[in-house]
Amino acid sequence: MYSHNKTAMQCDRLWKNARLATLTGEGLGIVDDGLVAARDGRIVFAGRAPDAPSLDAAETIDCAGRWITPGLVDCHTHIVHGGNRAHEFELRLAGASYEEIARAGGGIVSTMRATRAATEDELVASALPRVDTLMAEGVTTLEIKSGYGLDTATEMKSLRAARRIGEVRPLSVKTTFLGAHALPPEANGDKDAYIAAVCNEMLPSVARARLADAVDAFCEGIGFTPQQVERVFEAAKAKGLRVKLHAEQLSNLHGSSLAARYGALSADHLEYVDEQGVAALARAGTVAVLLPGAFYFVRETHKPPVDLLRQHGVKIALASDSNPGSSPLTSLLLAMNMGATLFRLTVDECVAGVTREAARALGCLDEVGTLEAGKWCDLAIWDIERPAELVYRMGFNPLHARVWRGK
Ligand code: DI6
Ligand code: FE
Repeated sequence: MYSHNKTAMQCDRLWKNARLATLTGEGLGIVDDGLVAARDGRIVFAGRAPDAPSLDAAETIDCAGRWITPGLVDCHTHIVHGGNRAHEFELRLAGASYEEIARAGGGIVSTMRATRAATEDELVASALPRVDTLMAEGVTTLEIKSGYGLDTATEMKSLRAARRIGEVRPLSVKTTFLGAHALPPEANGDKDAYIAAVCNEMLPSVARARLADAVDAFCEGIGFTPQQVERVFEAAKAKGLRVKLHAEQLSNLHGSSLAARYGALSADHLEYVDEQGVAALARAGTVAVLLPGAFYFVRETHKPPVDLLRQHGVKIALASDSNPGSSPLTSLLLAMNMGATLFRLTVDECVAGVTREAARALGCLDEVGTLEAGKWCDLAIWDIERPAELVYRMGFNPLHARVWRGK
């Protein structure tokens, strides 16, 4: 129980003897003799112990010098889906390309079939082991896209499954409607007619049921043209929903400039973005979400222009892109390692990319992503000596404890 010290600030839980990476400001915001205090699930103090007000905590946890970062944010996943694509992986090992498989009716459409065949319960049950794996590495906020239904009923079923994951696990879920992900077979090749259905039927139904926090599209030769994406963005705008875009993953269709014109939260992938696109992202404050898992898994060789992003001051996030086709990855620690090894991101960029910048890419930086009074008390507590250990290892998980909303 609380003591009766009237001058002390009451709190529920206090973590002391910690080293903090608060992620406030530009860098990691390192604090040596650090302390975090939570009340009602929110941070009431995070900073140097000598600067803390007098605190009266119901529970005190001695971190014994461990590091605390904000809980990790995976800001781009397709983690809810039926089936898997291990067989296509075998075909790719035998020489087929990702695009060839997609054009031959495999790819996204094969996952669509499995997703349509699954019940909502089955979608939740099959996603949970993947979600649990992310959580075991400290993920406290998770974005989940639809996009394997490609009809109103299955898109809504997928988004309801995504929302339920946030109910059955101590985790914040942000949902994104990705109806414009691929063309379903029943559209008979008519992409414009399908986009009309996305805009006039699917998106309004999803918005009415409040199932999406944002709207995304796949702007690509095997996806949709910038003109088609623009129609989806107009429909999203009409419903007051923020947009994101899969842009410049396999070619440069200038999706980034389009996303920027619509004030997109993020433009994702970006292997083929040019300087004009980068400048547009910078002007709009759109976050560049890099997805090294997909780059690695499809054995892409064209790297996103990280130096240009830096020169123009574009914020960089990193995510798993967890999906059955191009990135069957359920590790943000490995995504960080790949971001550094494959894209030459610095340790600070990697850590910021899965915390502060990932939160910015979801439009929830006012709630999570840094250790600051007023935000949710979402923490990852690590058995490490320096933050670089989060990035340099492969397949080792140094998480000591995970805290979501103060617990
Ligand atoms: N780009 C991707 O990397 C994923 N979706 C997208 O638009 C791939 C999805 C899949 O292959 O199932
Ligand atoms: Fe994706």
